[in-house]
Amino acid sequence: MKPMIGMVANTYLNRFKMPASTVPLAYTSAIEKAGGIPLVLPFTRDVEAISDLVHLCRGFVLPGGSDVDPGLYGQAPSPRLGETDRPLDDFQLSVFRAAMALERPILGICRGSQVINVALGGTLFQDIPTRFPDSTLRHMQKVITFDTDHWVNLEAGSRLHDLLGGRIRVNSRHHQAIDTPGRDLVVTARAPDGVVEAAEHTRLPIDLVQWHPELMMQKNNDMLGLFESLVDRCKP
Ligand SMILES: [Mn+2]
Repeated sequence: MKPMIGMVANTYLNRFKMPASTVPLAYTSAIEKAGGIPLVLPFTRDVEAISDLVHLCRGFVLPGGSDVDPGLYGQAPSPRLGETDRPLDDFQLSVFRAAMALERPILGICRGSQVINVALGGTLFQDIPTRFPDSTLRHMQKVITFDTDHWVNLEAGSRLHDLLGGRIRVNSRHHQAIDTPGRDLVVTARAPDGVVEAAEHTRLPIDLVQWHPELMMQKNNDMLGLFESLVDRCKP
């Protein structure tokens, strides 16, 4: 059987204004294309159920979404903080901790990378324009698209550099970024203005990217290797 990859859901209002556990199809298609079976993990407050769900999956994707509650990294909300959802944060943090305890491969994308950083004791810049006022880069696309926005320089010797090379174009739809990296995380990529764009765990198969590879996959296969490396590491 192909490896089952847990796709950690966000909570959004659907078109009937009902809260729903959702994972955009861009993520599940990317996992299918890379040879895995995506399994959506719905929001729950049941900690035992989270543990059972995590045991079902060989690997995990934490997707993009809203801002992380800054109280989780010891800060008061900045005036430019976006929407937050503490029960959702708690759910996703629990999934991450359970998956990490089993040393399963995990890919954090955008918000997902921020959730992982916070879970490991790191902090975030709550608003990039406030902290990087001189930057001329567009980190926050107005419309969600697969088009690229800025360059990223990757650290030689990192897993990401092995996969993607030294300098790549990425899309960008984030107004937050990693400030202090969490325990055992090293920064593996930065935008030319210094904003952290990727990180990896020094010991465990945990990778963080700030851009949206699943959307870039809708245009070409430049990011397929990133998803394949996750799925390949989940094979028995
Ligand atoms: Mn960016």
